[in-house]
Amino acid sequence: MKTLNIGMVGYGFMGRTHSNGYSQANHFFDLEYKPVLKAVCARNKDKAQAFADQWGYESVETDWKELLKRDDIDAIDICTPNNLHAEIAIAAAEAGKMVLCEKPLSMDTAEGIKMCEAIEKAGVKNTVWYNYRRVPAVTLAKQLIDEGRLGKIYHYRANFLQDWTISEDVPQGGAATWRLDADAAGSGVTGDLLAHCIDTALWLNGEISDVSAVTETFVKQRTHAETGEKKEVKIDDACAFHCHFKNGSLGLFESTRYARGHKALYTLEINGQNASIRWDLHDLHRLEYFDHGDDSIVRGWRSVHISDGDQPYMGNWWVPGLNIGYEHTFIHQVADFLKSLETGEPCEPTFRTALETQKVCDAVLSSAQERAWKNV
Ligand code: 4PW
Repeated sequence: MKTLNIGMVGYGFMGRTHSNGYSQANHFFDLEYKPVLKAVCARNKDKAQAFADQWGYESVETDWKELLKRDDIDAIDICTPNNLHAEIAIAAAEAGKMVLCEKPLSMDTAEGIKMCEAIEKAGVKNTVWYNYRRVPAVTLAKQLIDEGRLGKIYHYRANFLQDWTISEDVPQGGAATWRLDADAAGSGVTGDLLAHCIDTALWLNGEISDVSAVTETFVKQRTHAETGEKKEVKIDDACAFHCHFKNGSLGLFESTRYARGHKALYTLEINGQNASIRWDLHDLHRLEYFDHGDDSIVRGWRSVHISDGDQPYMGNWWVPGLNIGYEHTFIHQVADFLKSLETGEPCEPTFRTALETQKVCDAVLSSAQERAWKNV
């Protein structure tokens, strides 16, 4: 079996999801390549070592530049805050390493373009971890749309709602709360949550031509976790936008971290001329499907339980009727990445594909700032 030696930078929540993906993929998928957890890199050596021990990484580095110098590393996995993605990805590409980058690709489009150029110049394999594409129900939605079952699409609706930043005591900056610090995250819910909705939307429904957005920052000042200083909050706490897709359909998107009661409610609905689709992350193995072509006396919303071997990815898991969950989306992405090494095909979304999401995010943020429609 061929090996793919992984060097991971960062070890937070995403470091765990990715490491689990690397550890599990070959147990369930038939693949020529097998990932080897060679090294994890983080500034705090003790914490990095504890992570390495827990997940089975062979070694530890405290400077990602050292990781890039190592001949025994084939691929760099970037699990850092967003402000480090570009520097690490560009240097990794220049060092001839494959790059797997956590979402969003970059702080903004300008940075994303430089990343794409570096990756393409080096000709290295790359992917961005927009994991919700690989929820089997969402992948099935893509299949149904591509088969033409929905017909002409009229509406695309998506929400991503959370409630974890309502308290004014939540700090900004630091290991656990960098997502509230614009210097580390670039933006708030737009880059963190709506980016997922946009990636899925572009995949399922094609390009977005223009957007009109509103954003709000509800808590204006927060203490910085590292310096203890009270600082202005520069991220968007909530964002809503509507848009036109190039296929003529209308889009409506909303995200917030102030929706009390919602922890990670990602929902989407697509209405076509012939059929509609609905999906909800809290019930991720179900795809709601309404087909106007059904016999009228039994026509209605079907709740399709995605667990059968005929449905995307499910042939690799258990037996029909048994569910899989959130962590499997990362296992699927690892499996697809390893497969792409065999076939030579890209592993979507590539950097270039993920740049399109970045462009929509930038248009959304500037539309909200200028209170004007913006072309993407
Ligand atoms: O990427 C997102 C994270 O930043 C995730 O999909 C969910 O929201 C879980 O945590 C945050």
